[in-house]
Amino acid sequence: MDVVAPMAPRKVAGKVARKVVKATPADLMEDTGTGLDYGTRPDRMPGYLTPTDRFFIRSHAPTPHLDAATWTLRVEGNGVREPLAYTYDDLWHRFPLVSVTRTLECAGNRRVLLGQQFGRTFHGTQWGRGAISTAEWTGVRLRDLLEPAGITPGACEVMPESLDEIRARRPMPLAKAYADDTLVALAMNGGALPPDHGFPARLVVSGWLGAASIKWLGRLEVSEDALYVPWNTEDYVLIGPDFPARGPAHGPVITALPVASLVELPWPARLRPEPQLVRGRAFAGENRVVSVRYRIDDGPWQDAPITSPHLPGAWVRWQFDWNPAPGDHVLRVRATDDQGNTQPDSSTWNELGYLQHSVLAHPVHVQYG
Ligand SMILES: Nc1nc2c(c(=O)[nH]1)N[C@H]1C(S)=C(S)[C@@H](COP(=O)(O)O)O[C@H]1N2
Ligand SMILES: [Mo]
Repeated sequence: MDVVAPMAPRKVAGKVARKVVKATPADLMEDTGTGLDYGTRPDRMPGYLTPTDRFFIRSHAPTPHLDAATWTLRVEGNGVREPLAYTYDDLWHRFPLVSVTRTLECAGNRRVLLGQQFGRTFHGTQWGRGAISTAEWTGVRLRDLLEPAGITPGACEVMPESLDEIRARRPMPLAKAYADDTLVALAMNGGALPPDHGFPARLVVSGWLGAASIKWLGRLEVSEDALYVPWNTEDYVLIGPDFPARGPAHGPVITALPVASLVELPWPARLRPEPQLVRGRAFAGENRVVSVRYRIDDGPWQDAPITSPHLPGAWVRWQFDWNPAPGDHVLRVRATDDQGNTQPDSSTWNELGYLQHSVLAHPVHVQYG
């Protein structure tokens, strides 16, 4: 498939059946054409949090309809002494509820832009810039659900498994499962989790690629052995000449996401030649974003002040004033995190088109009227 006008929402209505529940109006969400995957439009992000109605959706199979009254979450595997199962009611009432604000981003976000860098199309969902959103998640710490099962001294991995058609699985080390901000979420932005986002319960694995945050959770396997499943051997791994295979994995397994930034304007953008505020976001996975700089055309790099809290695992907002002259301009933004990582000038080629996070040349056309 050739990408001609990659950042414009693609008009595919009538071709592919929608397999999600919530409305995905074209003025709020980018339709990637799969019937399953809808991005948040970067120019339609009102506040710090992404409203639930426009939070991006990335699903490999249709949204399942699960009944909370009969649903259970099992904890089992050779890394527990006593396998057990929780009901929906248990999760709400037997454990401390915690709320965290965290960003989810798909490892394939900006895949179309990676394709532009290399003059090709990478297979996979044709994401522009919309596969990233932030919500306040409320639920139970994963470790609080694991401990009652009696974790063995040799346990090393925890693998959530879903109840949708694809039985999605993605293991993580025990230490990440035990982190304060690894949650089994029951609510999102103060409302019950909507069907498309994992009702009755989903994982939220802070700072990691979205695929770790398994939706429609049904089972947690605790293991004394390294676990290999499609999502850590052939998908969501970096494959290519720069990335040697590692045992059963075709390349390094993607975990925490790299620093990247986003301008809250359409691509290409059209502005009027008048003083205005340009806004955006930056996200650095498990790290904190500490600075954002921008450059117009060949001008100097300048500071774009951060205007929101700096939380690890959640994006920041930044802004700058601009009084653009009529004509065509290129806007570049470069974010840096607290570990000294900064957005590179180009991203690394990998077969599946993941982790585009380099500085983008955002086209801006300025004219009267
Ligand atoms: N069961 C299940 N969980 C899943 C997925 C899926 O297809 N099935 N997609 C994953 C991927 S690739 C991403 S990026 C996030 C997206 O979460 P969202 O749809 O709530 O934005 O969910 C993850 N969890
Ligand atoms: Mo994803």
